[in-house]
Amino acid sequence: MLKELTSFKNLFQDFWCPTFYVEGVNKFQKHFDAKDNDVFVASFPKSGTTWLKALTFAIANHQRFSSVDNHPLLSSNPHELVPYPEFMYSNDMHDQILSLSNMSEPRLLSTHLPFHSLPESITKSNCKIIYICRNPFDTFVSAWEFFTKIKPEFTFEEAFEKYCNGITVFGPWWSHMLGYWNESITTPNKVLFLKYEDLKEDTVFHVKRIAKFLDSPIIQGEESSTVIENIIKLCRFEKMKDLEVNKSGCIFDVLEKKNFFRKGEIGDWMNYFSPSMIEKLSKIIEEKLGGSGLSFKVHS
Ligand code: PPS
Repeated sequence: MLKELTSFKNLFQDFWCPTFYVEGVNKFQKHFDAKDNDVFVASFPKSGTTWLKALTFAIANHQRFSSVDNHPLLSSNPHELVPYPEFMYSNDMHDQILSLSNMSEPRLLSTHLPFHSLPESITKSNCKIIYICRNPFDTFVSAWEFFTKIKPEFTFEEAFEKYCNGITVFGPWWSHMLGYWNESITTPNKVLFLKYEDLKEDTVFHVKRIAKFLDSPIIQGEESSTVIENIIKLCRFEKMKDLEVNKSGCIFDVLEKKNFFRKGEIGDWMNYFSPSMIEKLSKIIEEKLGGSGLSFKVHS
């Protein structure tokens, strides 16, 4: 079924929702009961979700799992530790849906839905959302590489045309980003907005931001720097990619875990884009995001 991730019929609630997901999104919106202390990792796909899930899990569970030697992140993939309820509803995974109410609190959950399509119980409750996005050039390359491995469907050029028109899983990417961006400005206690590039460039600073946002005690006390350093080391790209648990096996039966860890770099897009593609996407970024205050450093 996940092979159908890139199959859409129409825009659904103003976004390109995979057809097999539509019913599940409706059920998620209708039945999901958010708790005030829930934490959602929200993202546009291929923006650093896996990394942010790992960091958020390690920060929020620091008191339960203070030793990095037998940490759950060493034996489980971040997507298993921070699940997507919308996916459970889309696949009628009744047992998993029921088990959501018994998860240890604060519950860490995730979503790829745009802000305007989140269940009201999430937007109206006090639960918190940490959102990550990434420069549209690298996001596109990462997505193309990932989806081509699942189902070789479009050439790079064909997929690029669609991307420029916003036609991509959970797209348009600009409205996805802007929905959370605007919300992070109006309700900064509810939505923390992160960019992959910033997280890479100053991980300590942004991990502290996440911890502060979650009211985590790890930013206080003498041990604080060591705790933060250890969390960052545990979640580093090279470390996670090299773990046995992330090298083999699948998530949701068809998504190979190893494909969630490709290069983990900023700027790989330069190896893919022609000058005319650079010009076209740069113009779209300016047209769609210009004036919003949201921008990306993309040219080195
Ligand atoms: S998904 O499918 O939406 O969950 O994918 P997502 O995790 O958002 O994005 C995958 C890209 O993130 C890179 N990655 C990481 N970067 C830094 N640190 C860590 N720990 C990490 N884990 C995954 C991954 O390699 C993908 O980027 P690309 O550019 O394809 O390498």
